[in-house]
Amino acid sequence: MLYPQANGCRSVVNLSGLWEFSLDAEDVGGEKGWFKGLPSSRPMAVPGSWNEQYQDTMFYMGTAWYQTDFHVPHEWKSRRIMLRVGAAGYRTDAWLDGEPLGAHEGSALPFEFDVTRRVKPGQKHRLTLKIDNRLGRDTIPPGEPEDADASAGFPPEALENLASLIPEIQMLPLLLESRKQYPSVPFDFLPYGGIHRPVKLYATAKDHIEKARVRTRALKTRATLACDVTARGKATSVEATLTRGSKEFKASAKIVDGRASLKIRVPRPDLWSPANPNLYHLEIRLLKKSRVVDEYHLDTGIRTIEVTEKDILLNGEPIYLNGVCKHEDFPIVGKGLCEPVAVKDFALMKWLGANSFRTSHYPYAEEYLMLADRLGFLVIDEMPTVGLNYRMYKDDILEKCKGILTELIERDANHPSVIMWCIANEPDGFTESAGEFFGKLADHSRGLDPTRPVTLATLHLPVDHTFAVVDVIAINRYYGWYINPGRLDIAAKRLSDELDAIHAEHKKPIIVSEFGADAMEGLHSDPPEIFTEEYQAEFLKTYIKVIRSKDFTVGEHIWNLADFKTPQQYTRTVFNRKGIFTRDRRPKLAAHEIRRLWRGEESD
Ligand code: BDP
Repeated sequence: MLYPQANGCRSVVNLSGLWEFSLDAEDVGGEKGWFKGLPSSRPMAVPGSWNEQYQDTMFYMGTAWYQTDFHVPHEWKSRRIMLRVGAAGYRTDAWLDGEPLGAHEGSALPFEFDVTRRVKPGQKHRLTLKIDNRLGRDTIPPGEPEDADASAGFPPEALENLASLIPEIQMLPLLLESRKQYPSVPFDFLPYGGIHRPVKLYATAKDHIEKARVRTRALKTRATLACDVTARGKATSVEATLTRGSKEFKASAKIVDGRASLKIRVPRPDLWSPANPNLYHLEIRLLKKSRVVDEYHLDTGIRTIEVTEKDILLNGEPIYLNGVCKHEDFPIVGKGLCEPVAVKDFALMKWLGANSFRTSHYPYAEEYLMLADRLGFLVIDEMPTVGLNYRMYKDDILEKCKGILTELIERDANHPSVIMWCIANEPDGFTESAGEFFGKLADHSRGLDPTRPVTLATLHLPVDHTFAVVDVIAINRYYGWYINPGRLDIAAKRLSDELDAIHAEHKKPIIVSEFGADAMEGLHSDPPEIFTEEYQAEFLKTYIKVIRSKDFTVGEHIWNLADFKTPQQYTRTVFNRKGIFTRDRRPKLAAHEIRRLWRGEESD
């Protein structure tokens, strides 16, 4: 789905601002016709999570209603008019002027409705969105019903029988119950609710460009940029101009069955890389006879990615990813898109000397990828498949996941910064069905985008059936924190042995995709003890030393750039404190030490 843009042929009206808002804890708004008008309401900012805008919405899980009135510009007569929600969720039901418009499931990808026949240019309309942020057994990501059976589904007789063999098993229900959090989800970031990215109304011609997909191939001396365009309507041909500085290249193609393929040869290309994030400007024009009816502009880059047994090659050269994992999370705005925060995070990553990040644990707003393209960051683009358990490895969930991956690839494939698709974070990997499930998902990715490798961030496990199905192995590790707390000596040895064993068996490059320790800002100790700034800094340096001692490791991603909000659970202070910056982006000791290391100012 193309990002809405205003240009010579297209216009955009951003509906962000203050909307009317009502909680609906009893879920009665539908019956009572709230889609026509809310009986009572208070202001709520869009985009933004509802959680921290009021006290009573902080941990709210349920339905809530958003409403706004808007005008369609007069000059949009005879235009095709679309309404696009950047992201909202988890489930959205939409009404326009009191009549149903459609629904969408999932909180991290855009969706849109064609409202051409539903709106009148020059007139006022009312948009209502009902949002439900509850997660369940079959949602992506899943939730955990609060009343879920604490015996983990074991029939009581089975537990009794087992208890006669293994007495400790009687502790299991209590242990499982004590690990539950509120809100109840199998991950530790807050399941925010609300409209998280801008809602935009945009207009194009009826004959328009629906999709544009760029693929590049490059050698040092020449490259080709191919662009597959899908068009709707009666346009007859497509032409494109690719420019960079004073260099200009052109191509054109006829439309056959709604499709056209453009091919542009670029001699002596300026390749894209973190050191030189060279972008080319691609202007695509849709023609009906010789009249331009639509146009779309893209800033894209030319580069290649390949994977060998030990390396990731960018433009034919091994590349090492030093960087961070993040969350879309900031005080008050929650996971709502806030461009100043995005700009700040990139500035902090540059300050650290990072060259990459992972969009843990869901696709981020498109603005993050635009910044990454421009500023030269390598991105591991992750699906919202976090916390999947072995009971979910069935056909209907696989189909749902394939649909999400298709939407993700369609949205992000034109970004040179995106170098890998990450198809899940820490799913249960101990059953053979995990290998089958994620093998099929990985193949789906390769079918849609053969130009990018597939990875999956795995959990601590002696056996993980997903290692076999990915191109680059990614491991999340917390020795010295959850396992062997306070023992960095043991942590270093376990990490080192494990890396060697995984590589010896699978012969694939490995990235340590998460490692980190909580640190309360201002807490210090000597010797370093857990939760202090010193321990966090030592922990990270210990890991980095081990990771860099192997010739098959391709990267280190620190968990996390910044502290973030969590559900309530006794192992968290309602924040995960593994950030090397605080939630409001003040550096902890580790940030300074990592900066020295990544910028080459320290030898060890
Ligand atoms: C990892 C998860 C991440 C958590 C982190 C932690 O992938 O989402 O926040 O652990 O516990 O297992 O800090």
